[in-house]
Amino acid sequence: MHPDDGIIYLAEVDSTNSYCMREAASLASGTFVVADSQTAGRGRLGRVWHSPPGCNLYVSIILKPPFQRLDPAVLPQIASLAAYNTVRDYGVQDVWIKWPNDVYVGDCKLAGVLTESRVVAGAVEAVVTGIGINLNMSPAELAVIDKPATAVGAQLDRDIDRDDCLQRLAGYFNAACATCQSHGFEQIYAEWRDASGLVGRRVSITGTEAGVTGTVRQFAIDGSIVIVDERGASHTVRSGDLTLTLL
Ligand code: BT5
Repeated sequence: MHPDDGIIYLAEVDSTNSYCMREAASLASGTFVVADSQTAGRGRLGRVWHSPPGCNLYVSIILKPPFQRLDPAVLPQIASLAAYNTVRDYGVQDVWIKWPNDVYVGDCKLAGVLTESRVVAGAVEAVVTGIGINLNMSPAELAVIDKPATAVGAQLDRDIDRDDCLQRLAGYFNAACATCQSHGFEQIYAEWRDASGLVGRRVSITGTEAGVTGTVRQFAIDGSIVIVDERGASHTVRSGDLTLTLL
């Protein structure tokens, strides 16, 4: 895709993800939908994505079958890696991907990813990948969020151009999708695993029935995390409504 093609700009929308899900039938695969503000920005599992007007990037990308060798299940990793690479390009330090798909600077969340599938008559019609990156939120706006949060501009002490950020993000996202379509996920997976910086770290994961505490041994290719507890037992945890804490 040429970087200027296939982008729909909206002044205000409830949620760019909701827009793509509603309009899936008429949107071409590969279209990026960007909004200046969202009145009902969504996180995972009904959580709210704080989306004040005119200061951040809110974008959703719609992809439709055939996906070739791109497994839609890895789109959260592709999207979080694209956001990670984009903010690193600006010079933000201490960036890491918090499994499964949040981008953090230290203890503060900088970007989030929400992937949803539209299924019609038992078949996937479209997969929508939403990415929110905080760019120029003020300290007062960041303080409204119920967990520690930051923005690229706050990290660098300068304003970031939303459309420049979009072009960079689209470049990384499209390149990773093309790599997966022709070669599968292995190469992107290795980049994503390194960006997480979690292998060898002690973590606790809550949200599974019993919870797991131990050392991250590896990530499986399907995005599961493998943790070894102090008894040496290995636990494989799939992503879901889980909270990972660094110990
Ligand atoms: C996410 O959910 O992190 C997914 C966020 C996806 C947002 C994009 S914006 C474009 C597209 N359209 C949408 O409607 N959504 C997508 P989750 O892992 O559930 O995290 C949600 C939690 O992050 C909230 O409960 C807050 O604690 C925190 N949070 C909310 N808004 C935030 C923000 N702007 N910056 C940092 N943290 C935030």
